[in-house]
Parts: sequence; structure tokens; C-alpha cells
Amino acid sequence: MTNNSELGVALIGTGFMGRLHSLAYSVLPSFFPELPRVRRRVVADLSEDLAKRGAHRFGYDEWAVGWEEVVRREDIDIVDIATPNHLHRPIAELALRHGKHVLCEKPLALNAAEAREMSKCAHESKGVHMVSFNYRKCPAVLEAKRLIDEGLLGKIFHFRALYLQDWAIPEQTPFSWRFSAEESGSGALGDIGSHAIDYALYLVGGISSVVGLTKTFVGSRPIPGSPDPHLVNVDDCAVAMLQFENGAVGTLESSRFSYGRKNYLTFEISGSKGSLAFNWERSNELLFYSGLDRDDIQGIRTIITGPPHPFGEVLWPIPGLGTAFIETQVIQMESFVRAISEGRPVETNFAHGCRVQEVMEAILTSAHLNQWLPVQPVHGG
Ligand code: NAI
Ligand code: SOE
Repeated sequence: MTNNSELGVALIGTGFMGRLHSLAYSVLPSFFPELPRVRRRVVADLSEDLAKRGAHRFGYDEWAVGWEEVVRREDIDIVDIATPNHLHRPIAELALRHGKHVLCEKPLALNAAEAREMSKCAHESKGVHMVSFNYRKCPAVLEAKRLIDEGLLGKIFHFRALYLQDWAIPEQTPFSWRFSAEESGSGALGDIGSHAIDYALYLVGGISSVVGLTKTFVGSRPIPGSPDPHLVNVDDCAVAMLQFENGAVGTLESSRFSYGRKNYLTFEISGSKGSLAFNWERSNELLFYSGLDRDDIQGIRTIITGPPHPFGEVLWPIPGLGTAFIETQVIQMESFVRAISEGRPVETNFAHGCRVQEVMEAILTSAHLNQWLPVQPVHGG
């Protein structure tokens, strides 16, 4: 693959993430002109209206109803999966078996059994495969990783993470695929907790065992235009304690029932030499404390990201100009397209997606059994 060749992408699903991914493809050349161009060839959705509107709004050459045909097309190199979770496996496996590169939204699958099969299929395929854990591509989080790898925190003792939202509190919030185990696999845990688990694995390391607690606060949701509410069979919140393979201990909370918290994804990591803290709602700041500072000047400092932090030179020329949701997606697309052009895997490949799924499965099963459970190891990848 030469950098001036073009990669044709087929986007499946024109909702919230379909828009973000398309925007990232469209601006990629202005940040990374050296990368192969991604041609927005075709978008598919459930209906002609949705697909046509998606093609028009997101700048695709063509539209299609249904995904089976477009996934097999010769002129498609990348299949981008931005659909509800129950469609991730069938679309990804068909695409991988047709030699396509696959970007799949998180969580990878409905459950660990599915994720293992998808990871095996990916391992046997020629394509580059990636699960979209975009929040780890936030420059402040990339900087946190750099400081941890440089040893500035020393030996890690604690990892604490929260991912809190409040959109599900009103009981009249309509039923959607996010409330159905058949379409989403789990609730708050898979939908937002998966991002916090990705942070745990990325910043601290493997998780050996967990104990979980889940709760559904509102048991049914109205369906617009229907007199009968629909059952909710997923968690509205999931809380867990984590044992890391390196001896660190962790706590993790994900909830859609936390008034005032809109997209409150945070972590705090404490080590033998210092600590770090991050809050997505202040995504351009990283809090750092060094226990090695002189007593009289010890304090938590706020690092404002920009140059010289990761991607600082590429994004905006001065610190504090800020990066947000779109920039994390652009940085994620950079790592995906660059891996394709260099013919190598990415960090958040399907095996990694499967590791996150194994942790979620252990938390859900542990909550059901009310006991600590080991996390199943993932081989390969
Ligand atoms: P959405 O509900 O806004 O959009 C889903 C789209 O898929 C809709 O346009 C729907 O019509 C389409 N679709 C449904 N069935 C289809 C089929 N059989 N064929 C073709 N299209 C079909 O959902 P949203 O929020 O965009 O979520 C999509 C995925 O992205 C989920 O896996 C979710 O977990 C993930 N997500 C990830 C985020 C992140 O920050 N990484 C943010 C939001 C969602
Ligand atoms: C849920 O509301 C949601 O859209 C998640 O699906 C995303 O993964 C997260 O980025 C934002 O919140």
C-alpha cells in the first residue's frame, strides 16, 4: 500500500458515531497529509431515508439499504461498524472473511463468547482490526501513559475510575437498544464502563479478578406510540472492585443515574512516587502530584495539554486551545490508517476488545453470583 493510494470505506450506521467517524475521515488529511486518503464510498443503514440522508450529510459517494452487499464490495478496503452492538459480530466477521480492515465501535460484542469468536476470526484474517476506545487517544491520557511508563508514579497502588451520566434518570426516557440485552449485551457497564475498563488495562495492566454489583433502577421504559412499556433487562449501574495482575487494587463505577454528571469519565492513579488524575469533562487538563517535590512546594499541579504533549505539534499550535471529542477520533483514525499503511496491528485490536469483554463478563457474572471471580485470560493478539 503506497501513501498516495486511496482506501475506500463503507460505513454501516449513520447515527451518533457514524457522524463522528465520517467527520474524522474528512479532516484526517489536514492533520496527517502523509497518510493514504480515505474515500467515503458508501454508507448503509436500515432505510432509504436514513442511508440517503447519511450519504448527503457525511459526504459519501453512495448509499445502500442493508450491509451484506457493501461489506463484500471489491472497492471497499475498510468496513466501519457504527451500529447497535448486536450487529458488530455478523458485520465484522463477514468483512474480515472478505479481507477487509475493520473499525468496530465498543463494546466489541454482546458477551465474551461472541468476543472470543470475533477475536479468533480477526486473528485468522489479513485485515487490521480495531475496537474504538477513543477516549484513550485524548492527549492528556496519552501523556498520563507516558508519565506512568517513564516511572514518575513508581509502583502503582490504586486505580479508581468513574464513568457517570444522568440521561436515563427520567422514567419517561424512551426505550432504545441501549436498554435491551438482546441488542446491547449489557447496560451502563458495556456502554460506558467499557471505556473505564480500557483505561484500567491501558494505564495499569491486566486484571486478574473482580467482584461486581449491578442494579436496574427503572424496570421498564415507554415506547413512543405504544401503550405497553418495554422491559429493561440490563444494568443501569455497575460497580466493581478489581485485582490487578501487578498487585494494584482498583475500583470502577459506571452509572446512567448520576444527576449533574454528563460525560463524567474520570480516573485517579496513585503510586509509590506520585499520582495522576483526569476528568474527561476537563479533557485538556491532567492533574499530577509528585511525592519527590520538596515538602514546601508539594501540591497537585494542573498540566494544560498541547505542545509538547502527544500530538501537540500536529493538532493546535499552543497549549490550552483545547482538544475534545472530534480530535480524539481523528487521533484514533490516524493510528488505524497508519497501521493499515504500515501493515501492522493496532493496540486496541479485537484481542484487546475481547480482554475488555472478559472483564465485563466477570463483573456481570460475579454480581449475579455475589462472589469474587477470576477474569478469563485472552490468548494471542
Ligand atoms: P445510534 O442509535 O445513534 O446509531 C445507530 C445507527 O445504526 C442508526 O442509524 C441505525 O438506523 C443503524 N442501524 C441499526 N440497524 C442497522 C442495520 N441492520 N443495518 C444498517 N444500519 C443499522 O447509535 P450510536 O450512539 O451511534 O452507537 C453505535 C455504536 O457506537 C454502539 O456500538 C455504541 O456503543 C458505540 N458508541 C461509541 C461511542 C464512543 O465514544 N466510542 C459513543 C457512542 C456510541
Ligand atoms: C452513552 O450515552 C454514550 O453515547 C456511550 O455509548 C459512548 O460510548 C460514550 O462515548 C458517550 O456516551
